[in-house]
Amino acid sequence: MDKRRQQARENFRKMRFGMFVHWGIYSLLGRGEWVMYHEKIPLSEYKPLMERFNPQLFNAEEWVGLVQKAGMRYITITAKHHDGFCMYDSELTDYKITNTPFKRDMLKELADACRKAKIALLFYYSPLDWQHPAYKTDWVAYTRYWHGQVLELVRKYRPYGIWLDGCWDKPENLDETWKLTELYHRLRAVDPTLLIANNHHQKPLPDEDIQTYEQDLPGENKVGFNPIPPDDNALIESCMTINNSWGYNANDTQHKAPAQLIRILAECAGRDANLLLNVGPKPDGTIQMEHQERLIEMGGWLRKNGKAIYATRGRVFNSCEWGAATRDDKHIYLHLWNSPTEHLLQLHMPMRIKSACWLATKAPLRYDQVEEKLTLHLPPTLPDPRNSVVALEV
Ligand code: H79
Repeated sequence: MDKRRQQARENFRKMRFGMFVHWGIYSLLGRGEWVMYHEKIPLSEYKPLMERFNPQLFNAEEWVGLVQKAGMRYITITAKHHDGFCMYDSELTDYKITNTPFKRDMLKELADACRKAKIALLFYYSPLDWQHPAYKTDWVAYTRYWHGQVLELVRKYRPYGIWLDGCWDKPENLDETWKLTELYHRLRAVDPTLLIANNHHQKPLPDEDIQTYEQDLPGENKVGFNPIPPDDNALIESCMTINNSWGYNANDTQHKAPAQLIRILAECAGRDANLLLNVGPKPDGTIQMEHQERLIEMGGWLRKNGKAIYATRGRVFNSCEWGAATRDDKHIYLHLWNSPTEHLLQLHMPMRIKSACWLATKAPLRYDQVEEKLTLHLPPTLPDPRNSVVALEV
């Protein structure tokens, strides 16, 4: 593999936490990004939504500021979702953001703000398209269209990576049907460092860097569309929603508690995976307060405990009923939220432990180690009920 691509992969793994953004003209209706499909809205009614798209409060630097406050290191944003509307100034269609009353190229503004703040930017792009006439009638022409758009995105905006979704619409002979390997090679000819994710829920192709899990922890399949176990040659990323919606949904108030979100992040890192946590901005260009508050709380936790997340590796123990575990060269980090019986945590530990302390406060922790059996003496209540991290020096 190209050395520069290898380096981009390692840097991406170290980031561990990113913001997924689902934003499009569907946001105007406030019923999620599948609204056109689920409510069988004809194109003649759906397309005119673009005439109402005018997010006067959109400010790329404010979004990036929130990302930084949340302790996130990258953004993956919808350049085009299944509805086919382009959130950037594509030369291959008129169905795009620069032809709305807003007129501005949102993706360009975000790319500039990210570059300034050293936040990586990836583009979500859906090859599945509910509006392009050729999608149903002329596969050769449609392939030329969508390959052209992804190449255009890479040439024009220089993203860190491309995140494809919707190939599951035609799952047979995936590579041959969508001409994926051919596209990937053309993309890498433009940018050898480009990372590629494809949310097709099949075994990753050799030219794909990131294997995705959707609404599931890495390696789990509770929702039924993540059947493939983690691939040894791929980076792993789970994408999840804060409530139950990707695109803005005004009626979805089932927001996950901050503690649950913090634990999900730790569980992803514990499984050697990144977490891509979603927001669906409102039609005015702002991110709903319930989501901002939760992200800022995660950032507060990360400021004290980030050493146990960023640039760590997972898969330390076979199972952790008490929480999750990560490691770096000199430490094992125990992420605790389920207190063990008698407040004694017993671990099989072949390495000699030199010290044990709470990561957030550096306060020492009582422990004893007899050969390969390590016992930690925990207090009756854990110092941080959301997730208390113990740093073991090895
Ligand atoms: O962008 C977000 C979702 O819109 C997208 N992926 C995330 C990141 C996504 N699209 N579809 N799915 C996730 C799940 C697929 C559900 C389907 Fe179906 C089952 C598609 C076809 C069968 C539900 C039932 C929708 C149509 C029929």
